[in-house]
Amino acid sequence: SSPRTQTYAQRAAKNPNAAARALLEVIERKKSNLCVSVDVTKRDEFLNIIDTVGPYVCLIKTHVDIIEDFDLSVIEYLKELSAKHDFLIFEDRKFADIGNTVALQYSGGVHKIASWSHITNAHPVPGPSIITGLASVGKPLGRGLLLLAEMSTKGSLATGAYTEEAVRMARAHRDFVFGFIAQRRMDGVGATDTDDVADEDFLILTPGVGLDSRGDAMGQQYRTPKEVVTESGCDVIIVGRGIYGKGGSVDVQAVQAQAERYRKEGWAAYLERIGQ
Ligand code: S5P
Repeated sequence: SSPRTQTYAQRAAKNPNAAARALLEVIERKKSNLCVSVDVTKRDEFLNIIDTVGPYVCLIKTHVDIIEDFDLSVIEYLKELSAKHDFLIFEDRKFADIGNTVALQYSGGVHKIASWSHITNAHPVPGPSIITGLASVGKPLGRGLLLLAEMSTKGSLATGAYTEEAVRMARAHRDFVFGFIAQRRMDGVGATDTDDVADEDFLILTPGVGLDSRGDAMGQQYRTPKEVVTESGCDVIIVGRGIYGKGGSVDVQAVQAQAERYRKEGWAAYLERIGQ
């Protein structure tokens, strides 16, 4: 059977990337394919939301560069919450520069992303050197990389031949790249006759997920967990504002209820896909 109809646990057992394996295992353990994207600007609110949604998620996605009162103690708390609630961390950094520059951005600066983020992502636009640059830092630490093969936004340029090239780049670096930010499964995409893609299993993490809205005023487009997971074969749903609204003060019960709602929907969509 293809990965599309296998369980997360079956796929974990075969995955060569440590970060991917850890993610698949936590998904299975918690029966959650929900990643919450915590895009708020104050550290207290950031940590409060994470502590609230923690029990319901496999993964927390961050944009640490939008936190106004950031210092490295935020990361210490984040790591504590990751251990307390059993989730992985994904800094959504969207690297896009030459290898030397991204290696410096990934390892250093104020944020020191590689030291705490299990997963990060990159635009394939510079070509394969962006992967080797990031891998020089991330591979020794057991990290994993996702390429942005598609985007959720209206008018995205990441389509067609660009998407296919992204998959080819990943295929040539399977020791570090374990999947994509994309809107559909990518197994076998862009493969030629000489590529062995029979066992290919790229994880697909998908933003642009919402149950109550089809988009925002700035080009974001939302689909439902069922559209994303059952119909398009994606593996993890990434939900931000659908769970915590506009941000501001955190209504713990409301945020909890939304997180459980998306967790349930995402898991039901997966069970339907694998025929259980
Ligand atoms: O194509 C993309 C890729 C990403 S990583 N579209 C996206 O929306 N994202 C990210 O997912 C985006 O940066 C934001 O952090 C999150 C979506 O947030 P929401 O509030 O619209 O659910």
